[in-house]
Amino acid sequence: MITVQEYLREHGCDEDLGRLISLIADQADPIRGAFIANQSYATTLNSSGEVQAELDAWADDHLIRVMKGSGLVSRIASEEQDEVVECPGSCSDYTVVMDPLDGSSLIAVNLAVGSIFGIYKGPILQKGRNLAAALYLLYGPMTTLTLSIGSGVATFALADDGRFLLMEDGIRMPEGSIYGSGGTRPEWTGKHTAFITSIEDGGGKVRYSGSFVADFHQILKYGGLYAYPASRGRPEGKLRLVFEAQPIGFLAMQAGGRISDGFTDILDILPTDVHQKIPIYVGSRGLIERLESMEE
Ligand code: AHM
Ligand code: MG
Repeated sequence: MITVQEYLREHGCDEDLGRLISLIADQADPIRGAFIANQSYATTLNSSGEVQAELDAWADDHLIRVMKGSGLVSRIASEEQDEVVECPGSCSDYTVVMDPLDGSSLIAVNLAVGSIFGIYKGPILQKGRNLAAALYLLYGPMTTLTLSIGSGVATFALADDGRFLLMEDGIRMPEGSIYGSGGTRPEWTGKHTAFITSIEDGGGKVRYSGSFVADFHQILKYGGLYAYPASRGRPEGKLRLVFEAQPIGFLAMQAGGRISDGFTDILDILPTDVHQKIPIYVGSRGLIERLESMEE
């Protein structure tokens, strides 16, 4: 059985980066353990004006405290924080971007949710293609860690003894026909409606839970499409470029898939604001290329 630490060493991961990934992996257990005690909604709004679940705030506080104290991170940008958190005295120049608890509207109904992380060397506002590592924790029937340090994608499962053990390495995203789209059909744009209809006409099977991490994970394994599109009332979509699209897109790309805003590869977009939103299409390469070639 290969642990995540052994995997990182075998793949020649930079030592500080490996320690940081290991530190993040170690937080799966405390976060999972906090679910029962943090079931309600907080009275606070996050930077996007969304009501925070108690667990959103708990996971955010916890992760920031642990990372700040580690000396391994120079700055942290979180979906739950208005401002970038500076970490003086760090021994490295790593930036962590994170969505501490993604899919939090599903906590109360006990569906799978996750935590998303991207790690950059240097400043925050970089193209997703520059990520040194991207990873997510998925709290489902198993707790899993899906990781890329730029040499493919691997998934690990959390064992009873607290170690993450390798389940699958070299994951390749197949072409597939599972699909899920956020938003509502009356609000979708013409191009999005036509694209989804073409998938349905081709025998596509809808599977959408409302948790980006969980919905993406099945696309990673089975192929297909996850979309949170622009809508008539919300041209920028719902999900965030830096915290959600870049790390998940990096993992998709590393598995042979693609991420797009409908026109261009999201990994080539330089963010101008930490909290900016973007329409997201992520999934099998063939499907995303078909979308990009469609007329408006
Ligand atoms: P969150 O980060 O505040 O939890 O919001 C992101 C979530 C994604 O996990 C999910 O894909 C999407 O919002 C679901 O939105 P909707 O309920 O509109 O379908
Ligand atoms: Mg999120």
